[in-house]
Amino acid sequence: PGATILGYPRIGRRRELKRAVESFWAGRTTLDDLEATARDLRRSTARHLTGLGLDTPGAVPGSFSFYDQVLDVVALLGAVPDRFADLTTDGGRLPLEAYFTVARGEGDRPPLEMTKWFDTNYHYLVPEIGPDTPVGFADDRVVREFTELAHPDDGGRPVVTRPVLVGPVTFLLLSKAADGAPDDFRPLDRLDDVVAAYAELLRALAAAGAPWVQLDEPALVTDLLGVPFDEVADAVRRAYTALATDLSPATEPALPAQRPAILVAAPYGDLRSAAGDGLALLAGTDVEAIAVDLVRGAVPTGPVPGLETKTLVAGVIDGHNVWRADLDTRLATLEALAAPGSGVGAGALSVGTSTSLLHVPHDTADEPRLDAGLRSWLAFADQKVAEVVTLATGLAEGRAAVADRLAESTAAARSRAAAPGVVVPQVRARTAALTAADAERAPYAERAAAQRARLDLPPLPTTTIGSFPQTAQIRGARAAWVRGELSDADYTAAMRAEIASTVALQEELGLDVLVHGEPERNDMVQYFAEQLDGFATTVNGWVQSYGSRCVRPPILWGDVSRPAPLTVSWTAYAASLTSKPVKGMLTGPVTILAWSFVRDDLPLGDTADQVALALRDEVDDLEAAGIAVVQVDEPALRELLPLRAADHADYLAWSVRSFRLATAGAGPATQVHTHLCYSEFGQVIGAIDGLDADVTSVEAARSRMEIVPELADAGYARGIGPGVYDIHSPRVPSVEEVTELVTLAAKAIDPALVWVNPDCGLKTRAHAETRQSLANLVTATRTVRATL
Ligand code: THG
Ligand code: ZN
Repeated sequence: PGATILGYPRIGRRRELKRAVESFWAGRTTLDDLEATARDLRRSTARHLTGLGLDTPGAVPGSFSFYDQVLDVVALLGAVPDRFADLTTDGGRLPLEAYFTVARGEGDRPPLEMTKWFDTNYHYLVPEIGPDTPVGFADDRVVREFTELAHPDDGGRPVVTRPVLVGPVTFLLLSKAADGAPDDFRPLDRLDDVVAAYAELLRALAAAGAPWVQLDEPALVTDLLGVPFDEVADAVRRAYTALATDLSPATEPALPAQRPAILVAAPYGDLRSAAGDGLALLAGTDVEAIAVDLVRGAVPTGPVPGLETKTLVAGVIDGHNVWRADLDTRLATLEALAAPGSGVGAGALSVGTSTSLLHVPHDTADEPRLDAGLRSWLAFADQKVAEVVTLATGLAEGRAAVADRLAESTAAARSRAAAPGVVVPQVRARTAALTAADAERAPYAERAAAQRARLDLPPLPTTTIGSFPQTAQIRGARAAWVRGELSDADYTAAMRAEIASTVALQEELGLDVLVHGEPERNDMVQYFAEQLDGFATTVNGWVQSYGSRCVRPPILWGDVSRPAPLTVSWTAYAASLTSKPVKGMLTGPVTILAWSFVRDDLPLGDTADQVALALRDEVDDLEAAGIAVVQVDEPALRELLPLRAADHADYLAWSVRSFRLATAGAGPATQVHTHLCYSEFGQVIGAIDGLDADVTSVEAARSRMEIVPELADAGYARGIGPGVYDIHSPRVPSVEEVTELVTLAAKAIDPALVWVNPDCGLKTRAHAETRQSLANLVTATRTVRATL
């Protein structure tokens, strides 16, 4: 195909799939209703994309999923962990209802673990593969979805799609060894079995008439999966020999096709790195096409053996961000690739996105409230499809054929560069004047003494991470206020009442450092973005985060500054109600960037400094209001870690520095906390120390405090609050189990450093279980205190 995209949002432009799936889970609709809604969504999406110009066979990706594309491969293979084996039917097939059970757990069967998909804000489910995990061609859903669109039964327009799957090597590299597997077992040991199942799927797709299939192998762009490049390369060669070489392709006219033509996609980064040359590796296989990310990755220069016989899908349109492309420069890149001597075969260049469009909202036309200027600089999924189609036309027919669209794109880029707010001289002057001293606080010993004197806390102080349950009543009040049905004064009164009852609850429970509970915050990033200059927020800009859950990332478009205090009035109100210290709660600069669409015209580190200075002013104002403890959360610190090890030092330097800039204005007697979660911390353990916070709370309950000795070994010697219970489930932890975990932590590090808190914020929990869990936390802490 001349133009294509690597994938398209699947939750639906009005979140139709989310609604359908959640009402099925709630028992309000049947499985047939859900299947029908999903089929309609696939059909309308495929026809919509054809209408946008992806009109050659195989150009429209078949990238639908009911929950997650990695879980889809688990279902394809029937590779479910033992604890779900009884849910599979004939030949290991996982019915849709059971598929959701594997995703969400049930009773005492925990779900598959969830973790971040490369360096995106999407979460996938981690397969558990052991030596005996069943692996076969268990489910032909992919084939049925292809056929249903190629031969629709509604009399409408057929669409010949290109089924998209996570490739076999990436699937296994993202899997973890099943419980009980021998120590030396690695999921990649099952490659031959997995590839055999994919081969059967390819045969079935060929029989159904599919001209193309896409296998995503982003494992090739990262060093972080713990397997050296040589082993990955060996696995890729073995897999694609079996799939591409040993099966005869649809493009071979003399033989009956045993498989579709294969496109291997390598999104999210650079295929070529110091670790090895993934492009040369793929070019050496017999697949028909390779999709490369030319937004993150370098454009190949010079011949790559084997590439001249393949189609190169040049991913020049950013699938991971929302900016309109400068089509003129992108077309120049494509023209250079198409020129003789580039190493790409004549006529074998295709235009694509760098990644799936899963990570961006559907359509800028759904954002009428966005400033018209800003809107003209943006491209959501549908605009990106149009960009790809325009570039393919320009490449095939010459620039004259698309001259007006090139001119529009150039004009938009010019207007963006010159627009007020994009470059604010005062903001630039302030970051330019920063010195190393701005990121330094007084020595820790001096701070610790000043804080001890001011706060007078007991040993093993207890606290929470910040948010308290967001009840339907709170959300209802906010929705009414946003709609203009509740006055500012009534809204403030409702939030203050909630704060007062949260403060009273914490006093009653006997917690030591209180919080105001954050009833006024919709989301820990959006709340700040709505108030800072340089950000815009959307109304319909939903992006799938995991399963049926979505977020609306703010758009960071200009230089960032703080027009007015952000949180001070709420925190100060809470502090006025109690004699105990109240902790002010802020979201850190790295997390604000990680969960927003960031600008592409300024280095991320510079943007981080701007956000950090806005937060630094907020810390100042909190201090001036008498707040003695301030927490700056960085749950996404690990998430933005670059996929290539060579880029880590630079990232950690600017991310740690921006956190320190945000917090280093605090005087020695102000206690700075931070909170980290959502990740294995191993790769950022040095950075945790580098943040120089007085107290760090971390997710730890599920790993039984493992992080505490790791931090102690790394020389960490400031306050540490390992979470003592998992807040992701409604289960109330017993006094005994909390006692045991607190005791474990106090043995692993100087007990004078240990704090006691839950794993994370309590926003998603209900009131009753929160009260009981915190009561048990306080009781357990008192028990351990008595033994110190
Ligand atoms: N905020 C933002 N990004 C995040 C998180 C966050 N990314 C990582 C992690 N936390 C993702 N977790 C969630 C948890 C819940 C929801 C989404 C992502 C969720 N969303 C609601 C839904 O889909 O129904 C909509 C929420 C809304 O109305 O804004 O429940 O905390 N930015
Ligand atoms: Zn957390």
